[in-house]
Amino acid sequence: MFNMTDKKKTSQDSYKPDWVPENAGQEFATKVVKGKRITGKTEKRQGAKKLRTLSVDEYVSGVLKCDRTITARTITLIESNSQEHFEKSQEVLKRLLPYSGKSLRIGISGIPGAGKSTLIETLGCDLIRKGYKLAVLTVDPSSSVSKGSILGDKVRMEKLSREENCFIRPSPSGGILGGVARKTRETITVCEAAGFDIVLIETMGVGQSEITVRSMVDFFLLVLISGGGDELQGIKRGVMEISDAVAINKADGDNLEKAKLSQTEYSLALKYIKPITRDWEPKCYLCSALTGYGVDNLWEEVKKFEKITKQSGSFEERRKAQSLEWVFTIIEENLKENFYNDKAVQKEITKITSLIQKGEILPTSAAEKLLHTYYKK
Ligand SMILES: Nc1nc2c(ncn2[C@@H]2O[C@H](COP(=O)(O)OP(=O)(O)OP(=O)(O)O)[C@@H](O)[C@H]2O)c(=O)[nH]1
Ligand SMILES: [Mg+2]
Repeated sequence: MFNMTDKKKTSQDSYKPDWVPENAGQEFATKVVKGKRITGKTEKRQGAKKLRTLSVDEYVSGVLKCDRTITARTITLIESNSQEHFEKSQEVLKRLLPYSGKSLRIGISGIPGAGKSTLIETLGCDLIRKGYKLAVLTVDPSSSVSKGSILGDKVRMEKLSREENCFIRPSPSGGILGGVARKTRETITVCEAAGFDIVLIETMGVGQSEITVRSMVDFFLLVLISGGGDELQGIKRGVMEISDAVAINKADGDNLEKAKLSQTEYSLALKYIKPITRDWEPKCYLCSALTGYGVDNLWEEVKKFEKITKQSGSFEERRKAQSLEWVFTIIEENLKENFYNDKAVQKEITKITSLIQKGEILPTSAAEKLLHTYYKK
């Protein structure tokens, strides 16, 4: 089934799959292991070693050395919903925190299919050529809806995924211990400690995920296409208000003229929106992720943003505000979790639900009753 070349052969019984580039080193850990004929008796699988549990020290030193396997395993540890993993991951993060914070964090958002992943591929390859180390995270709040996208992203970011200085990681789905937001923030910390100097975060949803990503990045880019339809205006306006730049993508071929018209429209719309970042006026740019047109210019603007806001202090100001916001988010999540996991509260919720449905209690009184149940313990 696979084209096995001598180069890709790693041992008698296993070899690298054919999608691994010829000149690849150890960064591709996947191996194809020869099948075994089942003879009836249960046989011990060979070549399928269980991953050894790592100590906190091993996680920390692995990430600091930018060992890709350990960095990936650290993120998996963060994503885990088990209490034991949670405690270990917090220990690892505490040790990594002093090494984090040095990257430029960029959020890339926009309507589905606007070309975010393709833009990340084009821009990302340019950045790697310029000598940057790049981490790409994708945040998908409704992963059940777009399971296919993650698979698609691997294809869309094909060149980028082969770059040694690039690390691509799809986001986890939410869980009991804090959900996507906590995990993405902590993943940023790990990537920074591993030495990635640019972190790009692609968000695919509309609405809440943008607000969440905005609260963890320095620069927020909104990717749109010309003539997206009036029904999207509401969403776009809300997201435009939190953006530092708008890029009209797919400005190529027959679409170029339409894209120019959209640029004029959005430039005008941006003038009526209060800028989200002090000392920076958001503008609308044209680009084509496919041909590369305008991509370099977009990057120049991001650099300009970094320079201006660092000089004026608004960069650091936002980082500090974000840290504080993070503290309160953790508290809110914690309180919420404790409340809903409380056995007495759960019992009371069942009673209250039926009373509400019958219209026998006011929502305010219901809430008060539930809170009372929680606090009287
Ligand atoms: N003509 C043209 N097509 C593009 C451009 N950028 C992306 N596309 C195409 O648009 C389609 C969607 O691109 P993606 O990069 O997957 O878009 P996305 O915004 O990441 O999509 P989701 O993650 O699913 O929301 C693909 O078929 C791309 O080839 C561009 O600049 N010009
Ligand atoms: Mg995408």
